[in-house]
Amino acid sequence: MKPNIVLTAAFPAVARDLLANDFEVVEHPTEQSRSEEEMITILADADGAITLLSDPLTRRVLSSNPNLAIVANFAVGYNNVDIEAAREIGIVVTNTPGVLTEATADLTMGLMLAVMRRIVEGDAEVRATGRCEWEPLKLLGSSLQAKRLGIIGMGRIGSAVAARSYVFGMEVVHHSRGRGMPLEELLATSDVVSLHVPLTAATRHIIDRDALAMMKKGSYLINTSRGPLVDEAALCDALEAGHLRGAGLDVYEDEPAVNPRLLERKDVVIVPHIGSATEEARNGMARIAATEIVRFFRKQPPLHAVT
Ligand code: 8YV
Repeated sequence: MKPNIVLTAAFPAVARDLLANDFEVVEHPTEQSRSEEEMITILADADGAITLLSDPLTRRVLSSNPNLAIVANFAVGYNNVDIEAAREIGIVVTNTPGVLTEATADLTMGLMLAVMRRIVEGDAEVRATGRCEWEPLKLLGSSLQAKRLGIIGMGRIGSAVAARSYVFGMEVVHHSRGRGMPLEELLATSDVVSLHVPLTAATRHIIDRDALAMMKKGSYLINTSRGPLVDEAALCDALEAGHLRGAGLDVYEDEPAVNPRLLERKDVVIVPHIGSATEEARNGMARIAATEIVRFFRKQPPLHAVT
């Protein structure tokens, strides 16, 4: 009998292609707000699964089906998985690092440019008026050249952002796992702060009200990592007070909901968690996730285990 593999979303076709011969594959429609109950239901007959970052893989869900042996999370992050529980139960959990590094770094630069050069505001104006009216003092933004970029989390993605930023003439400082510049100094001296740490209990609200107050007046915040790294209400207050000059956001504290106060702000560029949304990156992620499933059932060790 072929093992049952559940796909909790419509992933790139390469995932199904790689699994087609050796497995019974059940694909569920993409759904970003699944409850634990829904997860338990769709995983009931699974021997393995490819899951979304938004799927809650709690202890209750992981222990609901004794046959579930491997979860290949379609993401580099795995804050949706109770890793401790998976370890105890003996479920292998894998992620998809590497292939989305460049895509996420590109989007980080895109958000930086968009918010600092007011590209979205300009786009909205031309569409609304149907005209290109320019004036010497209109839509003035900030240059990237000679600005200090403070990178929090100098891993794969943080380093790729640094490499790009040098080309724009930025000075790069970083704070990473207690190394580099002390966080307080980075916040107080950076013109742009960009977040590239994973979401853990220690990093939740790393940018809280106090951190925002420490940030340089007129600086920008960019977040392509995880929404809950930032206290969004405090961010809105800092923007409203004019302490921050703008923010570029790909991720939100309560996804899929977005704080309505952010939506009203012209100084915030908002995109829907598209950091890895290139064909190249998403195909790479699907290939890695499906390959982990194939390897597992061939009794080969995982290439990207997080348990
Ligand atoms: C994706 C991500 O948008 O890999 C991650 O951790 O946040 C992004 O690549 C997401 O995982 C798609 O499910």
